[in-house]
Amino acid sequence: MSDLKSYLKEQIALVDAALDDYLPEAALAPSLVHEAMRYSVFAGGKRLRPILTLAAAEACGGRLEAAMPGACAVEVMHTYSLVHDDLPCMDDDDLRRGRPTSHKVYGEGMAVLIGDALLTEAFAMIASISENDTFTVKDYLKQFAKTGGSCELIGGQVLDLEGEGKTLSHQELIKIHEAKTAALLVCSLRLGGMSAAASDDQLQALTDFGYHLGLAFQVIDDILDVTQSTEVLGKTAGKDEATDKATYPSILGLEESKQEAARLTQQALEALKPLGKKAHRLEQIAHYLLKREM
Ligand code: GRG
Repeated sequence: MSDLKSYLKEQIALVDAALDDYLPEAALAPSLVHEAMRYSVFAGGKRLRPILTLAAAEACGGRLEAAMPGACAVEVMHTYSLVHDDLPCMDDDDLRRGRPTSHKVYGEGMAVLIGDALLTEAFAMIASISENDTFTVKDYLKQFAKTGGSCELIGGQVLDLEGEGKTLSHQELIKIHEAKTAALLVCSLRLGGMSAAASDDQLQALTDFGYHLGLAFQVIDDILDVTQSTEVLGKTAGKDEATDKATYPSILGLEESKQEAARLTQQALEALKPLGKKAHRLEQIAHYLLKREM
């Protein structure tokens, strides 16, 4: 595990340096928006999605440099979704990544614009990915737009809003999290694979891995909301229960949710088998996420 911890630390440093290069400098006019974009991006997230992109490229025999623009783009799309998700008209949260949320610091109007600007910059990062013999920039853009669009991230948020105040079934909850959480993990992995000119079989393995890992990640996120403190999470703990939100623990109970997370992680690990030994980092990450405490 100490080997994984130092690997994760190194990857985070590389991703942060690349994000620093890609994002407009804070002093660039109009500086308020650029400073605010950086406030949310550099607030200390786990960088799970870009790390998955880099590890997926490695699992398919690719190079880190080729995968980095996609890695940065998924982190920036993720940050946009958090900034908008925290708005008073959405989940209405005051704390994110251990800091006051964007709208608390810069105001609601600015937070909407920061999210919009981040999403737009993320597409520019995708457009800068080098083409290879198998994938063109158009392929990367199509993948990225599908993930951010009305059937995946936005669609998941719509289902989430529609579900407010209702009793949802396990199947309905899965539908929300396939779109809200798993889709971006799948996209992160596929972009890494594509940067390594992955075969159809390799991309399918990454997709199956990301789907199960994404659902496991969400189950664990729901468990941590009940079992951890605000200080440890860096976001408001107990929020789901307080807002009467349907979650895995509220539908399945805490113990069954833990077993569900373990089952989904096992399915994710099974999906990696066709990728062989090169998928060793992805395997370690899946084990690590199951045991995470924040
Ligand atoms: C456009 C409003 C709008 C929403 C898009 C995807 C989405 C819909 C909203 C995302 C908000 C959200 C809480 C999604 C669930 C996935 C999840 C558990 C996110 C937290 O991810 P972590 O724990 O966060 O990786 P860090 O801060 O570590 O990056």
